[in-house]
Amino acid sequence: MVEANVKNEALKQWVKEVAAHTTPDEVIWCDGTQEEYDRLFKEMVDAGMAIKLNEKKRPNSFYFRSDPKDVARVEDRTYICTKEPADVGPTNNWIDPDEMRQTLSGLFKGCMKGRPMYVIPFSMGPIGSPISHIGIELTDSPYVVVNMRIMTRMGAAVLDALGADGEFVKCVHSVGKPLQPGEEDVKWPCNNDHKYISHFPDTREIWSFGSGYGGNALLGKKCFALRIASNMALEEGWMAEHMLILGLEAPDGQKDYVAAAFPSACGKTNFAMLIPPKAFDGYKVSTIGDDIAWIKPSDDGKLYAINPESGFFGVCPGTSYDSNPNAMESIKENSIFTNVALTEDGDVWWEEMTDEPPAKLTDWQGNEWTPDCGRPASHPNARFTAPIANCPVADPAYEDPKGVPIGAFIFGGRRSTTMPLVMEAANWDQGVYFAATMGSETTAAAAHSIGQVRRDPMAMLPFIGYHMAEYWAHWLKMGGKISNPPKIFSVNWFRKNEDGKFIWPGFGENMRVLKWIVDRVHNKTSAIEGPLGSVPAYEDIEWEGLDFSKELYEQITSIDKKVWMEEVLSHEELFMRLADKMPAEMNYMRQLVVSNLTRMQGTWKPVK
Ligand code: SAT
Ligand code: MN
Repeated sequence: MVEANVKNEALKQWVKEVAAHTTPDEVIWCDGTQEEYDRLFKEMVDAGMAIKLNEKKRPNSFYFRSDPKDVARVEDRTYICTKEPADVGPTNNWIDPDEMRQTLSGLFKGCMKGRPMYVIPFSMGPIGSPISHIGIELTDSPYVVVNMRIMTRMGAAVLDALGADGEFVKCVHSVGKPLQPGEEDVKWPCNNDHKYISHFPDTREIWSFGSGYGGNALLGKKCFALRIASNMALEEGWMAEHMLILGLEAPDGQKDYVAAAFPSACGKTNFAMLIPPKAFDGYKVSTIGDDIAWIKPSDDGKLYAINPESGFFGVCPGTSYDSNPNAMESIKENSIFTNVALTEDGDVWWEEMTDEPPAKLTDWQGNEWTPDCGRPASHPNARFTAPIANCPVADPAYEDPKGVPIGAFIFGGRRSTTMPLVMEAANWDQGVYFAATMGSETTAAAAHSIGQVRRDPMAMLPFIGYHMAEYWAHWLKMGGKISNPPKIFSVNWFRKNEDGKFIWPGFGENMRVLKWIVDRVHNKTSAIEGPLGSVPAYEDIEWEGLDFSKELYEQITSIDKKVWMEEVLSHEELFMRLADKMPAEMNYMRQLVVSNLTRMQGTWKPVK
């Protein structure tokens, strides 16, 4: 695409300024076409940065290995730059915007030398939807361009929608590795001395330096769609949430949509693409999104949600035809793989993809690998990038500019004790309380603190772009803005028995809980009011096709007074940290929970 065709003067001016400072060899305006995508891959394959996978096994798909030091989002290098540290609260890293601009100015000066700068126009959400927003990412990474083409609506059509004076979020990204004349490039350029993922909410800008990986570099995702968008949403009265969106169609044609938030390693992608067990013949689950939801109130008193993304950036290890067949089908072709292992016949492999590992692989660092070598073949954060359109259960409404009406919000953490399988909040405010205090036990990945509960309010801890307590106040306020607010549920698939074994038989059975939730939305089933919220009685859940005793059910739904007294004490710890902006309602809700617990004896069970 040529710059002369670009109508937006502010955009052209900004691109000029950034180019003048970062001094790329050329500026390339991306049009988002297949030809452009193919050309970039040809260049990357020729340069040895990408490997084309076996065309028969994995058509039109490519493979990348990153620098071993550039493998994940860097939360400790992620900053929100506002006037006062109190704006961002104790859960975010803060740096004064003037100071950060000075640091960045130094780092970005000449940083694109020897590389092209790509201009990527992208829309988060269907182009032209009243819920969507436009961003422009300037980057010196062709890897970013091809990933953004899958993850967002990208290219010339976005510039048309932007028009002469449309607004856009400014996203600037550099791998931070300028090339001197004649200097040979490395396969994964990045800068391991300086990394900054910085956000300027006041001017709606993102400046990212030094990393080429995932959310550090694909700036539409967590940086824009959550951190900057949460600020826009606060200002404009909507919600930017770390939530999957799924549809559930009943045999009688009744269709419901729910949005659900889970911290990592809680089966979020599995839930988004859930396959109902046999007993639920005629029920269909469809996927609108697996990670992020933008939600706006509508005139009919409901909340409508879109998925701002158009692809999945999913974790590979653990994904298999056993655990998530729909994800496996989604990555059969037209996909990008990063940091997995390579098979001898030019396909990909990762831990748990098959029962038996192949006899020989090349691992994610390019070394020979055999099953007995004692190292994992893929990096634990190895990723696939795949278009939603590939997903066999993609809901066509993911393209609907109106979005889909949300019937229920679901919040889930990983708790081996304490939280029941499912619980319905008595009202919006109580739902916000349980969402705000949700926690997850750390898994092996964070080995230093296995089993500790990390509070992750609304699964937004690393993604909220302002003060967490103000975010809770915003949630409370949103409830008052809509006449027909979704019901709010908490779920926990991870309760363990005394032998440390999971009690709930697995992700596939989550359909039983989902059905109860949706039936509650339509007042089609009952629940028992407990000390915290309402919980289904054993008889309220559909058990056909699963041998799950009433006794086991009571184990995963029981509420223990002593355990919960400790739980609310740790809620208070969280509240104390956020006290400077804490909405009063949250303390009242907590007080109410304490009173209910005080009145109860020993252990409560949902028995009719
Ligand atoms: O790297 S991403 O931010 O895209 C994914 C994640 O870390 O959650
Ligand atoms: Mn996520």
